[in-house]
Amino acid sequence: MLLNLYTTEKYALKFAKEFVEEKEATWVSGSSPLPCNFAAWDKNGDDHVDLEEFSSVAYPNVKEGDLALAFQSTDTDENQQISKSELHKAEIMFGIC
Ligand SMILES: [Ca+2]
Ligand SMILES: [Ca+2]
Repeated sequence: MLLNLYTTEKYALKFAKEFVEEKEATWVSGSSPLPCNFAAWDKNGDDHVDLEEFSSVAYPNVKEGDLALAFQSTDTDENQQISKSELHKAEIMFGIC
């Protein structure tokens, strides 16, 4: 699954903003909400959430095909890791935190 996510990364970077606008309403689904607590996302406690950690928590609320896009749009400084402040400003967390 991760290999597949990385191959879509270039596409995701180029089109993330358009996808955010088009797919915002459909990204998050499911009955159990995503956790607001950053520690729930940062499994290894290094103060950043990588794509693997992000995917393990966001899925299946975020559909598998949308995980890379959701990650890229949340990683606003594009360093491939999501900080606490980036997570709390994320589209997918809207209305949760
Ligand atoms: Ca981590
Ligand atoms: Ca970042």
